[in-house]
Amino acid sequence: MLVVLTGGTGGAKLVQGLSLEAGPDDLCIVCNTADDFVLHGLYISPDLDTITYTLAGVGDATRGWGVKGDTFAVLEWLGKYGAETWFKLGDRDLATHLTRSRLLREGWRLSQVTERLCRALGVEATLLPMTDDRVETRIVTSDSEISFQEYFVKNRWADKVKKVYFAGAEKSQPVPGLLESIRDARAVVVCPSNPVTSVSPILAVPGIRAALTGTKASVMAVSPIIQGAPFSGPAHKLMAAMGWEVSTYGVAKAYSDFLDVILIGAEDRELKARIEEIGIRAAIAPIHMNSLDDKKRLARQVLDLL
Ligand code: FO1
Repeated sequence: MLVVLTGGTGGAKLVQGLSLEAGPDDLCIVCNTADDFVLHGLYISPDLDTITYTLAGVGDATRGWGVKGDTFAVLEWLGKYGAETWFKLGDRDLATHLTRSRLLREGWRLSQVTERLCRALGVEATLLPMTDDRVETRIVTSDSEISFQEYFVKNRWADKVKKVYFAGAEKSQPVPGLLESIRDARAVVVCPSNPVTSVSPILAVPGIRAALTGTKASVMAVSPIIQGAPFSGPAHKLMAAMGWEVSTYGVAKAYSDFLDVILIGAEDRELKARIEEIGIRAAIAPIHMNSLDDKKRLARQVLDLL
């Protein structure tokens, strides 16, 4: 199987392309859950939902999250009651959070809930949360400590970040079958997701990084950075806060203990030699994904290289 490590929006584009080009049966998607949080008493898993909705063909591709054509009547009424409305939960999306929260309360594991939601929406690929345990990305700023969604959505990544850490990661365990999937994979693809807040939490779950280093399968990443800037989101700010070089080289370096190949944009061709000096092959390709054709073309390129 092709094992794919991903976060939400950026990764979902490549996941969609890979599902169309490789077929959903061949895909095992390992998804970040450290952006998860509780709001209005509901357990929300934004990255799992983005991947599920995308593969089910019901995702809002323009926003990159939520359900296409969703309405926000419940949110409007929550506002009347003085509840927080900065996180835009749509009416249909809320049905997902209500169902997930109920099943978790009934004792289901997150991986079991995910399988049930995927099946209900007709998703054929295997989607695994990185862990069934609670791991939470915490953003330390100069004067406070906040959750990822407060940093990303509420404060629109304006805070000066001093440190990022993944609370609970050291005590977490990968979901059943995840390490075996990496061990037996025909190839592993790290999506162009935020390397600090989408991929690093997955790597922080004990055993996953070692499985990537140990697998015989070829491990490839698609760079989320081009000419020192991310395609979207605050990866540049967070990489700088981690002391990483904000470039495709910085991404390759962060993954250098397990990465065999990185796909980089032609605009970054002058970094190829530096990347190859640390033992990673750099292949040049158009890595923008602005249309469905782009997603399929990039997926085809990844599959051909693997
Ligand atoms: N991202 C936003 O920028 N603003 C929102 O209001 C927002 C709501 C939202 C609701 C459900 C969901 O599954 C995702 C949502 N996202 C929103 C996206 C999400 O929080 C981030 O893109 C990911 O956590 C980063 O990977």
